[in-house]
Amino acid sequence: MRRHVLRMAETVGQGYVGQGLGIADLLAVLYFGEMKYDAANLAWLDRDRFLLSIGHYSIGLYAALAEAGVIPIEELDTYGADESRLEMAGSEITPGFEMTGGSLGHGLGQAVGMALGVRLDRRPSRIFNLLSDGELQEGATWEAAMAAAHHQLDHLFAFIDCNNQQADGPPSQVMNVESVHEKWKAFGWDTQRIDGNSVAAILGAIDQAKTVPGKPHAVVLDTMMGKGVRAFEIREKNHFIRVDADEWRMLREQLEAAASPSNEKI
Ligand SMILES: Cc1ncc(C[n+]2csc(CCOP(=O)(O)OP(=O)(O)O)c2C)c(N)n1
Repeated sequence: MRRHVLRMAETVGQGYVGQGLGIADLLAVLYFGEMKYDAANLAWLDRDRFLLSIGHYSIGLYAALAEAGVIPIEELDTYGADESRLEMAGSEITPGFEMTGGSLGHGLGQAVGMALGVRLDRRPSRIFNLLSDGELQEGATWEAAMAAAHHQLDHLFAFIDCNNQQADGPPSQVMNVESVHEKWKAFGWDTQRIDGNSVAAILGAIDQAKTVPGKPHAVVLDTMMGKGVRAFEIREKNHFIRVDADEWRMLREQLEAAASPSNEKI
């Protein structure tokens, strides 16, 4: 998936590469481990649903959907091009997208609505929502958080990507969002905070969440933007990345070097 992310951005010369690389571990766990999902039958009503609040993270979801077989791998080369179904901020025209999320702060509200909807329909579906730390500055997020706890939506999982960056700098300087996990706890959510780039930690957190009935589940992910590409990992500002044509090869080599077999036990 990280190779897809890098290739998409290289093809167009720019993109939200840091987000795609940073969130690959979560999307791998959800799409290839946890979610009940059939790429050949996207209209299956009992499916689990993944809602990407943060439309600009789409590059990561395109990589997951391509690996899952929803989007043809060749189509990834159209990322961000005119007329493409793979816009820089993904939308309802993209196969496999459950919502249009470019306007931040609306994802959790929609996730709560869907969670109530599948409950009313007596379906077994679970709703997974991905938010960012910058998105916590949107008031509607907290209204939705309050509603989810009130309605005891224990089939709703919110992952909050704390990569400690937003468009204009770190949230601590733009508008502080910490302590993130204390806030979700105070809103009545079952809350954990983990290393969001550890597949083992993500799997463990989901297993742990499933043992807690009656509350929605928040998993706060501390992630590294640009994970897997050293030049991005050490860069101060990764919100939107533009790279000169002759630098991509070096970035690809860094990713391959980081992709050597991990010792992590899963
Ligand atoms: C309602 C709304 N306000 C502002 C924006 C512009 N915007 C796009 S991405 C972004 C930064 C959001 O923070 P975060 O997702 O934490 O940034 P990242 O980690 O991707 O750098 C902003 C302000 C938007 N898309 N929607």
